[in-house]
Amino acid sequence: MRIQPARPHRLSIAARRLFQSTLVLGLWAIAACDSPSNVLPSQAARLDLVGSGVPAVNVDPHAQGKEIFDRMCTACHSVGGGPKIGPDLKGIEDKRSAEWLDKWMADPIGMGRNDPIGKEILARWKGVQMPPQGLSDHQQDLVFAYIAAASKGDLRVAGRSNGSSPSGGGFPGADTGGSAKGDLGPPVGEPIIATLTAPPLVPEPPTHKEPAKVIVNLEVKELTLPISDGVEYTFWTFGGTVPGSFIRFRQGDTVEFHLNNHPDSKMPHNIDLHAVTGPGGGAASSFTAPGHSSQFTFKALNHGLYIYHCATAPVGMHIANGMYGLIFVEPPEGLPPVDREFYVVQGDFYTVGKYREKGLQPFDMQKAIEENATYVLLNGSEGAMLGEKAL
Ligand code: HEC
Ligand SMILES: [Cu+2]
Repeated sequence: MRIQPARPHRLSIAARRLFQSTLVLGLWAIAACDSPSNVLPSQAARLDLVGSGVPAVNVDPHAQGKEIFDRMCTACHSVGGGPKIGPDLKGIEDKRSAEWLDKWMADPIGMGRNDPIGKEILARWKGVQMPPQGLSDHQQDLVFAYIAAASKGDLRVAGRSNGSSPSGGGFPGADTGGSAKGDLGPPVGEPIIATLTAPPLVPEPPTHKEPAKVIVNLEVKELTLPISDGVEYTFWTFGGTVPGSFIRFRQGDTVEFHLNNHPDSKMPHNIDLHAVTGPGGGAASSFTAPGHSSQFTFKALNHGLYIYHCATAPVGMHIANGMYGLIFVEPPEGLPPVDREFYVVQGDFYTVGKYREKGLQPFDMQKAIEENATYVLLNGSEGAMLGEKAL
């Protein structure tokens, strides 16, 4: 930082790394430049949670569970869409014990022969049998966590770090911690269109004091931009920049989220907001083809600074191409005053050509899998924060 401010600056930093196709959030923090006491106690607690929750956020349990469900179960089952070849699985975790479901998944045919409930189901389905699926324990946990989440159907804001171990069974994030306290009532007044900013800028703090309806319009654009001097890269972006547009609103707000995918895009995309629980943190509701848009709504129950990213397969590729950013749910009492706030995110990039090899450089999947980054950059290009652009 060049200038010595009278009051500290607030810097939002996120560092991320790829681990195969999995997102690992190495670190994110709101850091005040000079005094740690500038971090609110509630934030300190939140940072703690995130610190201990790093393993829990390195996979997206809902997106993975959905992927397994779509691939292996959807031909015969729905969640809430009525029976198909097999029964509707909505609310199945309330109807059957975890132990019974384990036995069923291990051997549906044997259960149809020997287990009283199994016999009853088989009779109800007139002898049509479910073939054994051969899922690992972990895959099974993921798919049932997804079914449980999809059964509840609602998307709610909460840190994913509380109890969201993907192998822990149950519904990740069901314990939303402060959620009951976090609901500050229904939205009041006219809807507010959120102002989004490009890095390194952060939107002004929200001025409304009552819970509001906030509309977020975010557009995905695939853009070829300089990554280094004489080197170009086709970035996939949220809002035209890497990191993506900064989103800010207040705890208690009801957010109507619109994801638009520009007609020139070549790929479908979605958005997974780590501020949101429910299927894929919104990813399940926001899969959007080029030229289309999608919409979902959630209520912000827990304040905090969260990462968001695209969760379209292969996830690692979408993230490595620049599809991540920060969403800030401001606490109701606001943050302590500072002179300036900045938005800085570190990202790693993998190009076929070697470091600073000129021309348009394609993405290199193998280097990404090996985490052999060609560039590790702040704010998406070499020198993004140097010279004239220094903070
Ligand atoms: C080829 C069709 C088919 C596929 C694929 C399939 N199932 Fe089934 N499933 C059935 C049928 C038919 C039944 C009920 C009849 C029976 O097998 O006794 C059933 C029953 C069940 C039940 C018991 C429902 C109850 O009321 O207790 C569960 C749980 C279940 N399936 C989960 C799954 C999951 C999870 C997957 C994917 C990993 C899956 N099934 C894949 C056909 C299928
Ligand atoms: Cu994407």
